[in-house]
Amino acid sequence: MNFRAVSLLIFLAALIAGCEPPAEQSSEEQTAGAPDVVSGASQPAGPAEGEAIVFDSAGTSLTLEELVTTGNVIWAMDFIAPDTMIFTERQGAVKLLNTTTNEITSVDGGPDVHVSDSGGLFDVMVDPDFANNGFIFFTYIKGLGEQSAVAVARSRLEGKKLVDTQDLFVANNPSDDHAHWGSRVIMDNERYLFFTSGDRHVPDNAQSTSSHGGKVLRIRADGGVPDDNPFAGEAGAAPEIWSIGHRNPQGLFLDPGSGVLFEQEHGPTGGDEINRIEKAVNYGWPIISYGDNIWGDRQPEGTEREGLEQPLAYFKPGIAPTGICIYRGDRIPGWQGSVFSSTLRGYVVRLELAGDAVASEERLLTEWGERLRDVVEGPDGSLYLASEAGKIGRIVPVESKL
Ligand SMILES: [Ca+2]
Repeated sequence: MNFRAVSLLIFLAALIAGCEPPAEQSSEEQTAGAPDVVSGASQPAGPAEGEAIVFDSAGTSLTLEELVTTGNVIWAMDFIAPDTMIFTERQGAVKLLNTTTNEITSVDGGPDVHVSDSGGLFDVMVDPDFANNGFIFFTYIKGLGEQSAVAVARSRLEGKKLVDTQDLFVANNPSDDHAHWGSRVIMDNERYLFFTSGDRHVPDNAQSTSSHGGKVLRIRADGGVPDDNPFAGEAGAAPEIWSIGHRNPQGLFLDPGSGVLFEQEHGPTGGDEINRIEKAVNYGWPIISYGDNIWGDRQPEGTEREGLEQPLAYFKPGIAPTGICIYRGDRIPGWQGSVFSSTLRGYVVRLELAGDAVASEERLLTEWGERLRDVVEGPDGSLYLASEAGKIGRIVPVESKL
C-alpha cells in the first residue's frame, strides 16, 4: 500500500470516527483525534499500577520515576534552582515543583493568556542570570479581539508571584486560526532571545519575509531588535526574522556543548523535522517537505530544491514532535550528546548524531503511554518529561535508586 493510500485510510477513519479534520491537519492534531493508522496500533496502554518502568538504553539500566500528576496539559519546564522546577500548563497556570519532595506551589501573575483548542500558555525559560535579575520568559497566545497572536513576555519572579510582566514581542500575523503556533524561546550566551512562531495554517507565511509566521526570530532580552538580524535593513521585511520556511516549530534548543541551535517542527503528514538553525537560511516549508500536505491544497513540490536547506533529520511516518534537548549531563554517560525529542505519539526519540547524519535512533518509554509535551535535562543530570495528562516523570539510572 503506498503512502497516499495510507493517508486516505487515515482520512476515512477520521470521518468514520466523527472527527472530520480541518482543511489542513498537522501530525500533532492527527494524534489528538484520529486513530494512529500509520503505525497500525493505538497508543500503548500505561503500565499496571505500581509497576516500575525499567529499560535499557546506551548500556545503562534506567527507570522512570513519576513525580506528580496535575491533570492539566503541561507544556514546558525549566529550573530556577537545582531542586526547583518551574512549569507551565497550557490553560495559563504557572507552577513550581520541588523535585525532592514533589510539592507543587502555584504562582500568581504572569501573561494574560488567551486559551483556545491547542493554544494558551506555552514555553517557560529561566534567565541564565536568574539569581541576579529574577527574569522568567514565556511564549503564549495573546488575544487581540476576535483574533490571537503568538507573543513573548518577560516577568520577574518574586517568591510565589510573577511581577512586572511585559510583552517583548507580539507576532504581526494575528488570525482566528487555532493551531500551528510554535512556540519555544531560548537565550544564548550573548543574551539574545531566539523563539519560534508557527505558520497559523497559512503556509505562504513561512516564505514571506514580512510575516512573523513560520519563522525563527531573534530579539534582545529587553525586546529590542538587533540591527545585525538578516532582514533588519530590508524595506517591508520583519526585522526580528532569523530564519524562514518553518511550519509548526514546537522545539528549540541551544546545545551548550556545540553552540548549535536546534529546531524541531511538525511536518504536514510524515514530514516532521529537526533542523540546525543558521542565520538567514530558508528551511523550505511549504515549497519542499518530506511529508504530504494531505489535508490542504498546497502540496510541496518535492523534497529538495537548490537554496532550500535540508533537515538534519526527518520522520516518516511522523512522530508529532514537541520539545527537544541535547543531553550534556554526566549521570547517564552513554547519553552524552544524544538528541531527545518528546512526542505526542507516546514515546521519546533518542538520536545519536555523527557529524551531519543521524547514526542511530531509538524510541523510549512506549510503555508509559503518555502524550509528551516537553523533555529537559535537569540540573541533577536526570531527564525530565511532561505530558498532556499533567504528569512529570524523571528518568534515572536504576543503580542510583535506594
Ligand atoms: Ca524543512
